[in-house]
Amino acid sequence: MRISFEKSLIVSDAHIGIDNIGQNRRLIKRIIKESENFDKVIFNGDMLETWRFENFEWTSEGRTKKVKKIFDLYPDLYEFMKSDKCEVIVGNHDYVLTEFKELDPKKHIVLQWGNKEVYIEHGNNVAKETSFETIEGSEGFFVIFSVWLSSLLGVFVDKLSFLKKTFNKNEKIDVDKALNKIEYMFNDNTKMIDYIEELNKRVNSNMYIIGHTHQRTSKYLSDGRNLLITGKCTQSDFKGIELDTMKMSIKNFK
Ligand SMILES: [Mn+2]
Repeated sequence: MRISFEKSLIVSDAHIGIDNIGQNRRLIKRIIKESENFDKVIFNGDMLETWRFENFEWTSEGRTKKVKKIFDLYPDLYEFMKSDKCEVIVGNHDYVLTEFKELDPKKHIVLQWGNKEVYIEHGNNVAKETSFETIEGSEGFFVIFSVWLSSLLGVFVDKLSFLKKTFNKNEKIDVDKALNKIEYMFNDNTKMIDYIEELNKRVNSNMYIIGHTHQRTSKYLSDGRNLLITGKCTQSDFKGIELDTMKMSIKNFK
């Protein structure tokens, strides 16, 4: 899906579940308050945690029940996610949100940012064990296949509209210098970078914004395009990525 707006905040991997309720409520309040300064807030996957509590439920009913529990605990989060202010991209820990049609959940977004394109997805398809196909199981094969097919068609439609507009896809995006100085703290993002290199061949956007690894970093792909991994939107050190008109920076909310 292609969307266009001026100023957005991208957050991922908060893993809001039924534990740490007080902390979660504070984080949700912060996000909602901060959203007043943005056109859009993009939840880039795993903002909800549906795996960590109770027994893992493979049935659609069981997983849906878990999300309903979370929304019962944080009704303001549900209202926010339902609003036009929020774009919801699913991750592996909140994939079941695809069943909550009122939230208009997506597997990826192509964001038109000035004269450039930014491709945003959670990034869990990097590994087989966390890919959407595995989460769905074999029963969901045809669903996944048709989603895959429609996303291919979506990319095709995007390409057509690309021809009408005059994007310069080889133009680099200026990122805040601070983003390039971020060091890896734990294991590296090598696998993710390989995955995005492959994605870049198909998608051909100016920039990729990915979550999932919980490690914030900024990289150039082999053809010089930007890859930004948003890191974890934690409780005590809440960070998101701010996309302002032609400027990108990390937003640190204290
Ligand atoms: Mn994830």
